[in-house]
Amino acid sequence: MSTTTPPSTTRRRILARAATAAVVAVGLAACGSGGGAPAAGGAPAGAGDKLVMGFAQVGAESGWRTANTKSIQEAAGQAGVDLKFSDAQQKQENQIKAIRSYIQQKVDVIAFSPVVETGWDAVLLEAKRANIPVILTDRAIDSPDTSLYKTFLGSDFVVEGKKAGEWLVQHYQGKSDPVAIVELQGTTGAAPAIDRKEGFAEATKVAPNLQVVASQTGDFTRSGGKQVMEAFLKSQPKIDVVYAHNDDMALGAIEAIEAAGKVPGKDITIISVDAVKDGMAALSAGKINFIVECNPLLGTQLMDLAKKVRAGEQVPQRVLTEETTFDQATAAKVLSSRQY
Ligand code: GYE
Repeated sequence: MSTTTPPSTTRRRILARAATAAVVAVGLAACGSGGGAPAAGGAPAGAGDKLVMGFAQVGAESGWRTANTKSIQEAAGQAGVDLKFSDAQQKQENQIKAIRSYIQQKVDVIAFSPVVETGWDAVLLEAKRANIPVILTDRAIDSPDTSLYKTFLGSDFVVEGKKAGEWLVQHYQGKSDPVAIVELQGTTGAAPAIDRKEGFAEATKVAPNLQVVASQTGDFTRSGGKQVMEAFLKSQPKIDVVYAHNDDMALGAIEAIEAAGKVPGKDITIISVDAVKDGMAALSAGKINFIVECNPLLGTQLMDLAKKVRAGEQVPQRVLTEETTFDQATAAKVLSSRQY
């Protein structure tokens, strides 16, 4: 059957297109709180009948993840949701175990952020057979069976990669000298790593002098970014640009660059994704050159969706978050008001 399955990115694009009509883009300011009155036929989600949600988190690998976890825990408290939370330490087997235990506990809704894209069908089928709705949050899965989950709430990572690439094309406009880029990839097999790579490659192919000379995973962690960058600095004769799939790896790379006696943001141009506070501080200090925002504050929207799903209401198949980009000047202006 896998031979008839289209490649993951193609399939997800088809899915994204099919879902366009149902897409709801929600900005930060637009997040309502609580809400979710039960529809006719649904279980009443009021006092004495708290919605129980099992949430299988990826881990605590980055500033983004910490902000995401906090948002989910706080929103659950505000929405009166009984949250069962587990941290999988970036291991798929741990997430699968957590989901199985939520099924056994007969929670009302299971939500999770899949660490990698593939390998979920069996456990999600178990949830489906137990009549427990599943919500994907932050990261997508790669499965042709879209009946395994009710909705997917999160960012468009291909667009994020494109924004990073477009900025770089602009940055080197009018110059034809070779530009050597090293890429720090996120967790191997994770949707944001696959898609951010793809979007960046697509946007930069208009400028053939922009060349990715080395690309390796730093697992979305600061230490991973540092280690991989140390190796790149030793193995590569010339590095002009670092493209990091998240701020934490960029911050690790900055440490490696400084230790090698080079000036981050000047000798080497740095681009990353997330816009967490530490990343924004490095951007406004001139050590990073450009950051594409990825919004981790998904908690309120997740609780709203969970209440609707439990009440049997229709929800859009895809809920997108709205995001922006920051250069050094704009980062300096918003830094003090950054929430995460
Ligand atoms: O960019 C990274 C985190 O899935 C969007 O995971 C998330 C990514 C985020 O570890 O920092």
